[in-house]
Amino acid sequence: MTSVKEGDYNALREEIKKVLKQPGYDDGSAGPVFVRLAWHASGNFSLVEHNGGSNGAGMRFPPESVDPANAGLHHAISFLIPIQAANPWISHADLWTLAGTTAIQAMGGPQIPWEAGRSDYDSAEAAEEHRGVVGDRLPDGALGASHVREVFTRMGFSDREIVALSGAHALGRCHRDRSGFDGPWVVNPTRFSNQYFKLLLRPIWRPREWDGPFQYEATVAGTKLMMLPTDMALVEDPQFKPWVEKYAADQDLFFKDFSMAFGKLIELGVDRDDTGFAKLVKKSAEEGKP
Ligand code: DDH
Repeated sequence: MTSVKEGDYNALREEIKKVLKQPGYDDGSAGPVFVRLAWHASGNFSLVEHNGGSNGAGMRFPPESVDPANAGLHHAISFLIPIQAANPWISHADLWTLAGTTAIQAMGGPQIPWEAGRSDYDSAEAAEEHRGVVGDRLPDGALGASHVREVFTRMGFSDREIVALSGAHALGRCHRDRSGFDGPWVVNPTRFSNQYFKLLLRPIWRPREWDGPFQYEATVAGTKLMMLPTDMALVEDPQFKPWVEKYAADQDLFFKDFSMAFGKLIELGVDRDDTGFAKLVKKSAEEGKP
């Protein structure tokens, strides 16, 4: 792995791109699991209690490292270790979020606002942050719309942002040995697109008959696809559904909204100053690009 000049994040993005290709792992790409790492690193934020979030990279230590919700994310962390070792100036917390955003763009998705400035906790700080408060905050795929809304409202997201973020399920797959669920959501799970929304609206989904947890299945172009109960909740809920329809019809709108919402997600819990995310949103709005 190459060492790049301290602070040269564009050069670091190139290093991340080099490890995206992982023959023999899943669909040949580390991209989806990088995106999930960035999301789970950030998604335990609470707006009210103001703890959790992407700062700290607490997933390197218990309790986050052994949280069943994070099963399998050690693959993503391991793929990034050589980059971190060659470039010890970047925090794990910055690297994980940068890997997620770099992967999305490399897989054909939008550019995501990203800024450096996260620091890493040591194991004691990680344990302290978790004293019973930030555990159990990630969504449970077996549940319904009210659970999804509750989890994301806690982070400060609107219905529109919740649906946009859910479009990340165009990437990757469920693994029996990680979540218990099984299969990809779309036919090409290493290509970022609005396919997830298009598929959600098709009347093809049937409960899968198997010995695993309840999930939906359909066969499209010869490939067995899946939806979680929380995915189907987006078309069952009258406030979520119009956004599914909009994003299915307009990929540009989806990319724009996803970019802002994911940018906000990875800012959660980062107290670099009071205007961190506001500044980002303003900048991208002024530049007129996602
Ligand atoms: Fe997800 N997700 N996710 N997800 N997610 C899984 C995989 C991936 C839920 C459950 C699961 C988001 C929201 C939700 C990605 C990104 C995002 C798996 C399978 C489950 C289960 C894990 C495994 O077995 O390996 C639920 C529930 C929700 C919800 O909103 C209610 C969001 C918001 C994102 C995001 O990135 C913004 C990605 C990518 C994957 C594929 C990972 C992989 O290894 O492949």
